[in-house]
Amino acid sequence: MSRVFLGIGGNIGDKHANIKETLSLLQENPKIEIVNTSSYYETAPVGYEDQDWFLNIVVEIETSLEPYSLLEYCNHIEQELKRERLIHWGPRTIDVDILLYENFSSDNEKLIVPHPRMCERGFVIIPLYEIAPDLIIYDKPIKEFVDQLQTEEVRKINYEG
Ligand code: X6L
Ligand code: MG
Ligand code: MG
Repeated sequence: MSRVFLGIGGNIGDKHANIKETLSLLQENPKIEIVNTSSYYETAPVGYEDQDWFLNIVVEIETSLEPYSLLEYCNHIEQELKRERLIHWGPRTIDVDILLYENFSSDNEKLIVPHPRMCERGFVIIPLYEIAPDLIIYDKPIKEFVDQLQTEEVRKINYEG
């Protein structure tokens, strides 16, 4: 079994419902177990600013899926939620990214792990730090990345359940 962190976010439609649906699609795969879920965060869009705010979370899973099989399953979830790719870095119903996969690293056109620029993104690092404060990334404690974040807007929200 491998310990993996996924970044999940979207900004089209019912953002909370789309994340919930993603969690149930992950959970219904017998080769995936969700072991930890961060709080939900409203986050200002990064990369392409002329779009709605995102709702983002990070989840920790245990999986027997190999990295490329897990990637296929993440893409399957995006298709189930009718993700369309119209604008680069633009609005989407859901985005499911493999942030970290054990100590595996990959850098090719299909899959880049650790996820590109994840350490500079508040919408990734803040929820990741919430559920894995002892993580080491690129030989550095995650706290160092938290402390170096630019003032990107990331607001933790409180949902009932
Ligand atoms: C330098 C240059 C530093 C580019 C960072 C970072 C660009 C992230 C694009 C970057 C750079 C991205 C989400 C989002 C996107 C999301 C929020 C992207 C592009 N996904 N903004 N933007 N949440 N808040 O899930 O991630 S797509
Ligand atoms: Mg993605
Ligand atoms: Mg992404």
